[in-house]
Amino acid sequence: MVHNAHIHGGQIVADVLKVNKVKVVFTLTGGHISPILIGCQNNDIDVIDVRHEANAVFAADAVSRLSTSLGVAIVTAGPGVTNTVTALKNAQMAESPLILIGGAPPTILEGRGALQDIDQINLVKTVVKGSFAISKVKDIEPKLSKAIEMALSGVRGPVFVQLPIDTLYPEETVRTGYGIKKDPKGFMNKFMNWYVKRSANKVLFGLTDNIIPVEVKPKNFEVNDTTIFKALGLLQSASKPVFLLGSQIINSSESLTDLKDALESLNIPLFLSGMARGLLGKDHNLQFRHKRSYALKNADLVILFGVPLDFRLDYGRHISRKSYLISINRNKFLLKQNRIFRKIQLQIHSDPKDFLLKLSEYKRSKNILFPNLKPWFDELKKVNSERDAEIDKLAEEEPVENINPLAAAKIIDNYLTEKSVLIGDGGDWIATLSYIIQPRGGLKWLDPGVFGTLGSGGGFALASKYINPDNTVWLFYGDGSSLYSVMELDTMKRHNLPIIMIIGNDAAWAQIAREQVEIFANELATRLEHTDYHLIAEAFQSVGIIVKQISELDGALQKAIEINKQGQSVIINLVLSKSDFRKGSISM
Ligand SMILES: Cc1ncc(C[n+]2csc(CCOP(=O)(O)OP(=O)(O)O)c2C)c(N)n1
Repeated sequence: MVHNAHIHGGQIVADVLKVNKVKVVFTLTGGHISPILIGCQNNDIDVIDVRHEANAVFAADAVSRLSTSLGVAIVTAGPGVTNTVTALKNAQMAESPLILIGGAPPTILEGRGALQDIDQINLVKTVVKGSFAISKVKDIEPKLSKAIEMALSGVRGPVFVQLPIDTLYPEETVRTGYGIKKDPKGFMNKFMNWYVKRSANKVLFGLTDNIIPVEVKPKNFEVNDTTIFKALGLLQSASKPVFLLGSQIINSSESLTDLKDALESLNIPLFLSGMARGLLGKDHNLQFRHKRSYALKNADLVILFGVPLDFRLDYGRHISRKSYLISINRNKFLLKQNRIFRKIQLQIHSDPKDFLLKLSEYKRSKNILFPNLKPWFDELKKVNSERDAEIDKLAEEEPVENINPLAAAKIIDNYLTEKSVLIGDGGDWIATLSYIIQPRGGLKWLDPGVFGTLGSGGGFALASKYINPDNTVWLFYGDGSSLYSVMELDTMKRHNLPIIMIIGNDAAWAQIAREQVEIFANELATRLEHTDYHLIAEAFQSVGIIVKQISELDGALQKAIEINKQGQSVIINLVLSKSDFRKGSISM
């Protein structure tokens, strides 16, 4: 329940979060922030305490991506905040909304040598959408509400809110902490006491007010009818149209069915990327998984729904100059980026999901017909099947030692269901997997996104299991990546969030080694060992399994699923051979 008679600023923070339907916060504690955590507990908001601040932010990011709730992370002042920087940047690049609350030293001591006092606002400036420095209790409610509105509106992203310790603790504690005396002696002492008391009064003013926070309504985009009709007109005359759908298309789990219906009624060949992966389930006839560049080179109309012209599309150069290009994006900057490489004929600054839904609604209501696209579908199917056959052949190759990653991926895919949430955190092995395993539904696939951050897996997995307790969460790690966050096994254990982890153990930072060795004939800093990663599980009363031969994999997966159902996390240490499958796929 929301408390109106606040006993401390931490409770006001928790009340604002509660009114905005926040169900969980992720934290690594510190004296600066305790009152907020206590307030959350008072309000029945779950508090999940993790083992590294970055993971608190990765988890908050994943909550926002996977549910209709806003992700929130709460960390202590100084090193607590600095530890979040990479995860904040990752969320900013992925346009994932979240609130990071950071503690700070008392307002009166700012810049005077207090513990953990650094310029946090300037530090995070370039990695967040916005930041708010609160210095008075009475500003907590309006500024935190503004921060939430900012995170969720327009191009969404992380917002930082700084709350000094004296805005959060009960009045008595703050006054004692300020060293306010009842009866000071002497002129200087009296003057100091007056100054300190005045400062405390300023900070605490409003604490006893009856503050009733209200839920924030984010500002959303309008969809302009003229652009819808223009797109429909172009689709009416296109014989080789193709849709690319990216993460911006998925704003909430509520619209997944509507999105699927809309795509089916439009009936255009499409490719899914980022968070949009899995939207249509396994083997849908509209979706093509391979040879996207072929489709983009041969299409006459390309529509990008929330997909930027970045390195993944070779900055636009993957798209034939002869085709007409439409891009719908929430981000104005991304609509203009790289026009030197590829002009976008129709730039639509709007929400791609709303645009898509309206496109199909108008097509239906106005009885608009598109040309017969069967020849184009057949052409794409043919190149797609050719690639599938190539992959099948490579999967059958016997490696000199250990396990062929393609063969392993094919077996793993057999165990996935509509209740499997898949998380990728690694290089080569993860990219190989993503060619083969298929998420069985929308919001069932999570990777860091365009920032390509190793280490997001542990936090993502915690949030995924929290959001989907009856789903099986599979965390696929590279061996290099795994040690960034595998210690979150401890949080998984304490908070009953059991995960299946599969570590692709190729004894290398293989994605880097592949190019480096070819270019410089030197393995420097890219070699690891076939470490016994599965033994880590034992330290956390979890289960570790080593798989050295492909024939052992089915048994290991069955065992892992069974153990996981009973509430334990499992690490499968999958010993892989080197593979040339992704040769030549360096990203510049
Ligand atoms: C935080 C971070 N550090 C370094 C990199 C550079 N990097 C990209 S892929 C990769 C190799 C990943 O190795 P591993 O997790 O073992 O997966 P593998 O490529 O061996 O399958 C590295 C080091 C990165 N993307 N992010």
